[in-house]
Amino acid sequence: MKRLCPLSLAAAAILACTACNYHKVIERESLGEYFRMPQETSNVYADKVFEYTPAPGQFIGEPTITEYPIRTPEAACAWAKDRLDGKKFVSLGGFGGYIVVGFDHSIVAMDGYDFAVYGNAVSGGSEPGIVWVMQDANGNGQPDDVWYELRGSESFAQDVIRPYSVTYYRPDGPGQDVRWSDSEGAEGTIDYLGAYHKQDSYYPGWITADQYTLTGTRLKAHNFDQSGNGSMWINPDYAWGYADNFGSTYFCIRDAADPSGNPVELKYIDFIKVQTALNTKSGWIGENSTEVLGFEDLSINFYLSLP
Ligand SMILES: [Ca+2]
Ligand SMILES: [Ca+2]
Ligand SMILES: [Ca+2]
Repeated sequence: MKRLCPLSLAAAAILACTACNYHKVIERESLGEYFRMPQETSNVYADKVFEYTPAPGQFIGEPTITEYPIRTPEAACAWAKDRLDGKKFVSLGGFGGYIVVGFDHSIVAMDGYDFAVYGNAVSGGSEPGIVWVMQDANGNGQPDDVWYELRGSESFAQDVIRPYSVTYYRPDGPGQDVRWSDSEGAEGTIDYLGAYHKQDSYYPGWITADQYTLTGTRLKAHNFDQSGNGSMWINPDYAWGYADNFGSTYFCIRDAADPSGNPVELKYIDFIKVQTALNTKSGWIGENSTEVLGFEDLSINFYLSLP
């Protein structure tokens, strides 16, 4: 579904003024000392993976996509970076699993879609991930500042749980489900799907603790078995605003919101995080897990074309 960013209509109405609003030199001066100016030579794709901490899932440690055992967080980031460079999917596992990426320049908030997060969704096969953005406010090059959630179609619906946490427990041996408990008092499992994914464990091999907790925003799941006999699971598409959700690949920095849903004006961002938003599973298809295949700055060409 195509959609204008929140301020796009207003901006179009004052088109004569946008040229001055978006004057490159003035922008730079007003953006502060830590703004990293996009250049003709800038890489439009994310060039750094700061963190890759998936929840357990069928693609975690899968030997067909993970050619070598990953034993440290640094190796996990390097592996994820290689995958993204090759436009291959990186799975975030079940609820709360996430990846944090950065660019070699700041992404400027413009009058339209500012960046893309590529996924592998098909219609009826959506696995929404919440998209978060961060500005490097302290200028140290690290994503240690404030994350803002990008609003999506469900973000501030009554049935959203924010914050929501899931704790995952390392299985006792190979070939077992991964147990979880959540902040609402529920329990369940990420199922072992031995017919399809035969690695010993779906628990990330580089997490040394026997349990770990992931916290984020949980959307209500709407998956169902259309066949009634377990053969045809549907993971419905959400209207807009999520990664790995059919029809919503493009994002606006102006959708950034605080935890109460109030808009937050960020003139540019430096880091993007995507985090699996559902805690559910669909029979033999398994856990609902967001995949990402790449992150691209879409505003840079408009920015560079400014006078
Ligand atoms: Ca920082
Ligand atoms: Ca998935
Ligand atoms: Ca997917």
